[in-house]
Amino acid sequence: MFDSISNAFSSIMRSIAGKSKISEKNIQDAVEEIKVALLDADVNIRVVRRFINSTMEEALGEKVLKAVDPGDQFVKIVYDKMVNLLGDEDNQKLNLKGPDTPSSILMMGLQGSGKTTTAAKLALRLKKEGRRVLLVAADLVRPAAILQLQVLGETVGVEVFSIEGEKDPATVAKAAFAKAKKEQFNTLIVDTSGRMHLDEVLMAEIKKVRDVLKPEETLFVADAMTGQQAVAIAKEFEEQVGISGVVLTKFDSDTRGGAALSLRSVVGKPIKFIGVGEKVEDLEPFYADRYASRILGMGDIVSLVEKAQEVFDEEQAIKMQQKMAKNTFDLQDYLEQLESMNKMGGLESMLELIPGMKGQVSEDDIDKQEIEREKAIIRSMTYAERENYLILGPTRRRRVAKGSGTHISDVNRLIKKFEKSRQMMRKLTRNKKYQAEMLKQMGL
Ligand SMILES: Nc1nc2c(ncn2[C@@H]2O[C@H](COP(=O)(O)OP(=O)(O)OP(=O)(O)O)[C@@H](O)[C@H]2O)c(=O)[nH]1
Ligand SMILES: [Mg+2]
Repeated sequence: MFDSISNAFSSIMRSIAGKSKISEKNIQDAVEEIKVALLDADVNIRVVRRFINSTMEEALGEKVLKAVDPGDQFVKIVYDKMVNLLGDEDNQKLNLKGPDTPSSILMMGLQGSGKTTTAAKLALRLKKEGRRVLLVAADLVRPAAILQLQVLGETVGVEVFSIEGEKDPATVAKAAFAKAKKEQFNTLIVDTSGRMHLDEVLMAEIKKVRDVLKPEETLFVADAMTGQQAVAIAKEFEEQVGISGVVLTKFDSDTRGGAALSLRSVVGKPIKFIGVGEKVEDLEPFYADRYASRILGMGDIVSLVEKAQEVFDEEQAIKMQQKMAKNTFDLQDYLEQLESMNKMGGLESMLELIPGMKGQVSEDDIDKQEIEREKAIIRSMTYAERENYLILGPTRRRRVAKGSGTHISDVNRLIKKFEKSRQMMRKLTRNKKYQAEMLKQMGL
């Protein structure tokens, strides 16, 4: 995937990376080549123009030309623009309600784009996350559609709801929702019919289903191979029905990248998932940074520049480790850790610093909202409490919850979690192998 654009970008980036002196002309040439590469990849022309203009503007600024490593700085700028173009981290996750009320996910898109397959893939994914999923067969146009969903439902072990002989998808949706409420399903994934082209009947049908369900997520499923055409159709669906996110399927085929690179800019909606194969497991969250590095082929340089820009203080990390070892790590330390995380590029890299944690935590496990909540909670505590959480009785916990705009259960959860991680740290620090590794890391 992204092979040709990646080849083009890698060669442009290689020609400029590492250069200790670059001229305006070098930058202009590189930007011109970037433009050609993007247009070749079938990226929307307006998106291309915006991309190169802003790259140019930033790259010609003092910061790059006068930097010690202008070539690398330039690569970093292009990378950042690319991440921006591809992603929207804040909206990337599905916005579903809590487990006690049913949420609906409406799948829509043109014929053959992968709606039914993606519905099943998503069902499997959410089921693994512990949700009670009901697949809903609301494609009543194609004769074999219900059967296809039933077969897929069987494969992923998720019940499929259908009504034999029914012609109105909205009726099916309504009945499915009622069943979900009655039988405590908390996630409905609704498969709908596709057409070859956009038509009014299809739109009217989907709007009716939307009005019945008021879905939490309305996912537009597009075949990544269709490039810019997918963008035009997405725009239409957004205007008529409203979409909350995009799933790009068939990413495993060599897509040129046009759809992925244009969609967010033009439609303003994030790509939430990509389909990477025909099997039910072949669905991945879309990570903008990962694809940006893949396109640029410059992962190493980007992380080098990032490291140099980091405000992160290595001494602080060592201090933390010593505290962990001595078991004097308190909530204030934890807060400082959470605060430095943003500067450092995520919890993942922070945890990587702890020996034995490398590769144990993935971005998937990290809940940004939770982190913000935890920070607010600790900030509402007094310093004495941060040093020794044991003095936090029920009344103070309630006050802390109020002060941080959270619930007492959030406060309790944070303390429990902190307690547990301290225990884990203590256990770890008693382990001989760990001790050796930590001393080595501390340079002792
Ligand atoms: N390689 C690959 N094939 C996919 C992917 N997603 C779907 N497909 C294939 O694309 C074809 C169409 O998929 P469907 O899920 O039936 O598409 P649909 O949008 O439901 O089609 P209609 O219901 O006819 O509108 C099937 O052969 C799928 O196996 C993917 O991510 N990668
Ligand atoms: Mg289908």
